[in-house]
Amino acid sequence: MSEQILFADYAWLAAGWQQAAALRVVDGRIEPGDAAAGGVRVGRYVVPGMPNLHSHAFQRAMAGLAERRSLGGDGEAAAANDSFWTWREVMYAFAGRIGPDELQAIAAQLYVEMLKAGYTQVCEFHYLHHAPDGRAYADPAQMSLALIEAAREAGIGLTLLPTLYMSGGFDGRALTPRQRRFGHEVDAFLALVERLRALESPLLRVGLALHSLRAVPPAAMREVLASEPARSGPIHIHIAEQLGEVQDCLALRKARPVEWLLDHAAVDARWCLVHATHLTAAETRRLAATGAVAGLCPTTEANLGDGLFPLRSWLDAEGVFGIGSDSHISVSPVEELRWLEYGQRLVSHHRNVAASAASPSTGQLLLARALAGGAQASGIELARLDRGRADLVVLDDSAALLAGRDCASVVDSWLFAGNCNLVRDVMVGGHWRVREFHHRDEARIAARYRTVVEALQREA
Ligand code: NGQ
Ligand code: ZN
Repeated sequence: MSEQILFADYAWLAAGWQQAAALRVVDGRIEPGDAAAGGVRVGRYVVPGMPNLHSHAFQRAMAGLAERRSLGGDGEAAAANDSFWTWREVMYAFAGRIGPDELQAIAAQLYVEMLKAGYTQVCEFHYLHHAPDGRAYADPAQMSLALIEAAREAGIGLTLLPTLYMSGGFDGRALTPRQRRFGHEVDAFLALVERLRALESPLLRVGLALHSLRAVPPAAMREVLASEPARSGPIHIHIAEQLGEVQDCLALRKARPVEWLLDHAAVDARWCLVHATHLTAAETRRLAATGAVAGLCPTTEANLGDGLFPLRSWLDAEGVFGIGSDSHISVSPVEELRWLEYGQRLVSHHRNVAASAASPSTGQLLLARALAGGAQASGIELARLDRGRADLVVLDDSAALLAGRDCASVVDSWLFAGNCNLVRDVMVGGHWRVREFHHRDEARIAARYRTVVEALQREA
């Protein structure tokens, strides 16, 4: 048994800041400690590690490569040529060059960056299963194993979500050549999920995902949801991200995506609906009542021109949400939460939109909700400093930004004004992964990443 007692001047517990808190870490888990028993002071402000509920790790290596207009011309008409769907073509061309070694190198670098930003668990929505020509690798789990290995190298917690991808649209059309490596028949997919489940550990949870209603025909969805592996663990799906997919769904299934899903699946608190951007008022209320998590990825949603999630109505309906960095155009919980609020301010012409009378600090409300929703979507007991896995973040109390701040204003200052990273130390499952802003293996992992990405760019 390993045991440590940690002290913080202020620790973020479920009910808010607790002064002079002792935290007992036993075998990777955390519980309240006895302040009289002695121990190590870790810092002034300690908060739980943030779960990142949506990631496609390979996309980190193309961040910034799709910010050029694909066709010439100026003005609105030319800008309209560039969209989510043209970005997706750039992404597919990139995905086609990634094998298991590349995936591991990219994911390990990304996961180190996540840890340094304060994320301690990542939900990997993984659909890059097979070789570029669509054939299964000798071991069909090879790409999944590359992600598991990357998470182990970095020391981040992983919720692996092997993802079912079968068709290229709502009409059930076949996969295009570039999509073939994503594809599975239901039986092979379920065998993959079961194989990976056997590897579960305190740092690895295995759920499953349906890529989208576009990519999974109704009969296959029913079969997967009725299967043994779907009886436990998180279930994630991309839903209603783009207006185009809402229109296609309405045309072919006579219902909007969220509406259709709620009519055809027993959505509950194990589900995470990623993006859920385009919701009617009725869908908002119905979905919130299921207890499912809305998986919000504000920087990616802004980058891809998706639209704006109705956050205020969602909170009014007591909806649960968490944050993800998805395409990794940004890797920072600060930026996700800041833009979640700023998007609302820009369209509503108000301030402090997410806050409420009971919880007047916008930053604290966003942080508390994203921690709880992220843990729920991860399927791991996380995001608390009084029980669950011992994941914690120590803020840099020597930062000039925090001068004159007290515990009531430190989170607001961190989230809205923290441009220099304030995450100083990070613990995952009882082990320090980041100390004084550095990860033990960051130089080796970055050097390998550089070699891999430079080679990928030479091939482009
Ligand atoms: C993905 N990403 O699977 O990587 C998707 C794009 C799609 C986002 N939706 C592909 N942000 O949805 O078809
Ligand atoms: Zn996604």
